[in-house]
Amino acid sequence: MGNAPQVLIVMGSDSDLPIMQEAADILLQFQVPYEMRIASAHRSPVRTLALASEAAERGIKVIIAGAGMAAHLAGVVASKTVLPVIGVPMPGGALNGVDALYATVQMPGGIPVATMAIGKAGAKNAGLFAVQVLALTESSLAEALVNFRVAMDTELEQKDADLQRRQPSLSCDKK
Ligand code: RP5
Repeated sequence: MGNAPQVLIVMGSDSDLPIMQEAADILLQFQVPYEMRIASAHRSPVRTLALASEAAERGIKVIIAGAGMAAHLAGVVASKTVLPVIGVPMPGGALNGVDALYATVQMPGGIPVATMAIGKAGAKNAGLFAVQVLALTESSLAEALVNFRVAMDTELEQKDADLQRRQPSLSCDKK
């Protein structure tokens, strides 16, 4: 790493960081340079719009935006850039993320946001989706993604083998 950031991770509050760190961890794993920022669609709209509109000229290729409650961050960011924007709804609040999911996913036609699942799985997948976008033009990333899937498969196979060893066999031949 140490190069100019290719992915911008923006979140509405520092309280989103423990979840959005999942996206950052994936980018670290794939050695994709990224930048993390806190900017809110409602609390700091001017800074948010500036971040979005300046991203492309700074060399950013993909933006990941995570926010909770009335989560307009990803949509507002998408309105100021033609870079792909991936939205991550945060859990919490009275509706535990369903509000953020609807606010993020229900974009009007013309301004798309690629919305992931609520919470940590969504943030992790946002990181992976960003890598997949970058992999379209970086073959080493495409190769790393294939290896990542192979490793997941191997890990699951290992867990299944462990389970088979631990479990007493339930099959009994009554004959
Ligand atoms: C949203 O409001 C943030 O993205 C966060 O998920 C939620 C609550 O923010 P805090 O009150 O914890 O700063 O804008």
